[in-house]
Amino acid sequence: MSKEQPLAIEYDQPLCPLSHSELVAKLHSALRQKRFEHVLRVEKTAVKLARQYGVNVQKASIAGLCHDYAKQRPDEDFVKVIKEKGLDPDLLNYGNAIWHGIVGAEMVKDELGIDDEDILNAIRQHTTGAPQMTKLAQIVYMADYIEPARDFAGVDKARQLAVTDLSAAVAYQTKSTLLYLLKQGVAIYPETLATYNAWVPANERKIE
Ligand code: DGI
Ligand code: FE
Ligand code: FE
Repeated sequence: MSKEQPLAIEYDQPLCPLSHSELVAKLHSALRQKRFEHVLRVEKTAVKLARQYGVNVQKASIAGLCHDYAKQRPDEDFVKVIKEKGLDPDLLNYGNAIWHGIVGAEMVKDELGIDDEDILNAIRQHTTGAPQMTKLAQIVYMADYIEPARDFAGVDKARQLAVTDLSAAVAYQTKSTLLYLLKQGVAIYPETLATYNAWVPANERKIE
């Protein structure tokens, strides 16, 4: 029994071949309980932001639910898709953290039958961001970062920015994440740097 209750929403647009409850059931079987509850919270947060910013609520719901669909797949599944679909071979130098969005979107398309490119791009971009992001992609990127169970220094600032200035919120997350990754000493995926250069204004690049 999940302590996080799914949102009540009806899909009446040609975006997803499944009903909302059927899609939730797919996520439930693809993910362990904690991760499943995270995607339910990301969906709710994304839907709220979509209502505020006049973005298609059904797309926000589907992208929120599916953003981490592939998070718990074995590495071999991703490697197979990268090779079969001829995705950028540089992806092979990274791991699940980068693959589950960019490559995971292909699994969402092929396994769940979701082929709306706005939704797929929001899933592709949810970890690294991208220089050009639609409002939907910005919302999913933020919702993943600020969902109610997130608890880290700066999350309240990110929550506040998300409801007052969406692009400032994207910039805030992008800068904070890059700093965190540098401190962790991990490889920075080129798209993460491209997002930083595109979204973080020159006068906000100094590290205090
Ligand atoms: O899947 P979630 O945990 O909900 O969140 P996420 O998809 O935003 O992030 C997954 C992980 O990816 C997180 O630990 C940070 C990491 N990450 C983000 N950008 C980069 C990265 N890891 C590497 N190595 N390089 C990046 O550029
Ligand atoms: Fe993720
Ligand atoms: Fe997530």
